[in-house]
Amino acid sequence: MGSTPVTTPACRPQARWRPPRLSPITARALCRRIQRQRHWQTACSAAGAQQDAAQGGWGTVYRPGKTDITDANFPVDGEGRTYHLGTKRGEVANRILSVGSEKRALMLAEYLEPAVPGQGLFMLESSRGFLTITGRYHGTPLSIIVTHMGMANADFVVRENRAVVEGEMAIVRLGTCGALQPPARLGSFVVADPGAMLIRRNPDAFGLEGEQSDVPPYTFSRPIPSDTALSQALQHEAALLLGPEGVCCGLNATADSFYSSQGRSTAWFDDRNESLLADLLCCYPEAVTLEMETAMLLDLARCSRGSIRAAAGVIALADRTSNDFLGADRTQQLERAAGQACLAALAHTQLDDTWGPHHNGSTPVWLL
Ligand code: R1P
Repeated sequence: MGSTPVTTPACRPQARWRPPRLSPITARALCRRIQRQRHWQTACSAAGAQQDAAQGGWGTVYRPGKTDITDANFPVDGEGRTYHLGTKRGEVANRILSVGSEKRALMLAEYLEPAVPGQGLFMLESSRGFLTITGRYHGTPLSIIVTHMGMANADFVVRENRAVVEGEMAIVRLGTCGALQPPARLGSFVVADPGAMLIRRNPDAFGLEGEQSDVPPYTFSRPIPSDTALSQALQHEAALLLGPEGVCCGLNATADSFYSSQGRSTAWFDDRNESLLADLLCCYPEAVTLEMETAMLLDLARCSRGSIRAAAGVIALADRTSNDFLGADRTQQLERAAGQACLAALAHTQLDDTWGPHHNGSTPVWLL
């Protein structure tokens, strides 16, 4: 399903300008930077997008201009743009694919169609580097959002998108992870079903008082459930594209750091994590993956008063037992296939997104 990339002008800026002496990657990065600078002070607007399309442009990465912020409790600017992601009502779809890197997002954006034929995909990068790409997947409005890394960023993405989208939402994370044990193996796509738990480093353990009172350096939360139907849809779609042997499920462990809270050792720091992975598997024998965002996404969905359904699937890049790491080409192949599975699962998910979508004076980018 969806195996043919829909190439849109917005996704191949290098086709327009190729400096001869630069590698394709550098050229693409430079080209994007120039494009951004051109729009540095340009407030994002539908009119701007239409104008670009009319001028035959390949799409624009908008950067909202600097404006004053109001509301210290939930900061937004005068246009209603959120403080960190920079989007406003009408620019984000009810179905969101959250990915960790811009490269992954741009690769998967090749499978989106523009919201309106003849226009580029809607693309907005905030001053904090969050990139939002909105288009359609097989006709269904869908946004791909670069979440970057860690729980704080996952928190920004979930909360600030919730603030600008009307109706029920579905959010799927496509990430990478370390594999702890079978059935997760190097190259597996592992869905966090039944959910994820959280590993937190406890700074109190590292002070003098902590040492004297034997405070544990790491704590484990209870498991947080994922949305069952969405998780199963993700496994189903992934099995179609990767084969059933390439897909499995299990409990995810989300850590609050890449190094110490995932049991990695370094001589430079006193992390007291030598037994962390063994302790984790003793406490949660069903844990199969280790990464940095899923538990936050699932926790916020659980607390969203029924308004967000969430699931996550991660590609096992690192084998934490053998110490092997997946090759770059294979990783990219898996990102493409698993990414399409995530897009399909989102597009097939029924949502109650009809309660007044974007009727408060702003038109969704997919209706322009
Ligand atoms: C660490 O290298 C990053 O990779 C994993 C971790 O969760 C962390 O964000 O996921 P992503 O590939 O989605 O970023």
